[in-house]
Amino acid sequence: MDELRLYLVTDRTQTRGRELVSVVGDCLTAGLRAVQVREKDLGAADLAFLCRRIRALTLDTQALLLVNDRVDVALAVGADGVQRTSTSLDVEDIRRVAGLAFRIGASVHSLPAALDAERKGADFVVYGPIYDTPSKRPYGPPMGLDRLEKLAAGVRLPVLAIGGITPWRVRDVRLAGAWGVAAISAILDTDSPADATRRFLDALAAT
Ligand code: TZP
Repeated sequence: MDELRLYLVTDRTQTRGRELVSVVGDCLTAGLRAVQVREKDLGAADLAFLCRRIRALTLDTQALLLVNDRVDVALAVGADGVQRTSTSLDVEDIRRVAGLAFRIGASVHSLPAALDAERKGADFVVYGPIYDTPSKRPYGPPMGLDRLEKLAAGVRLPVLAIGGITPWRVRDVRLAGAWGVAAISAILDTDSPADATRRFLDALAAT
């Protein structure tokens, strides 16, 4: 489970024009051990093609690969798990089709949703956005550290904080009870995604 302390979430539109697979490869070489492919606009075949390319890299580096929402694609490409959204198959159904060893992360926006995921057998929850982040502005204000603290205190599952997380914010979210962190732009949309990965890992190691 420790692999998931730093969870890179992909968005191939945020790589500053660099090819996503090679950027993910750089991050894995820098020590990243868990990546979620979240390319929501891709159809199943294109998503599976992309996931297979990333899968080869995660196998080389013994990192985890999870696929956003698509249990079918995750199983087809031999991924380690799926990141469940509010419209995905229910956690119990995912477990039914994918088995006990399959990792199920649940993206949640409230304590009741986190408790529901816990009761149904999810392995961890991703909670956010904690901080302001452009892609989530249409959905309202960020959750903030206080709500993170309440949620983390209310569940037994590991909580990964997402949304505006940077290496410099790792300490604060960890103090608020986050077990780990997930990030898109603070890794992908930087001069050096590998350096950003190392900064995150150093910040996590320091807390
Ligand atoms: N879920 C909550 S916030 C978010 C997702 C997918 C976006 C995170 O992006 P960033 O760039 O790390 O703020």
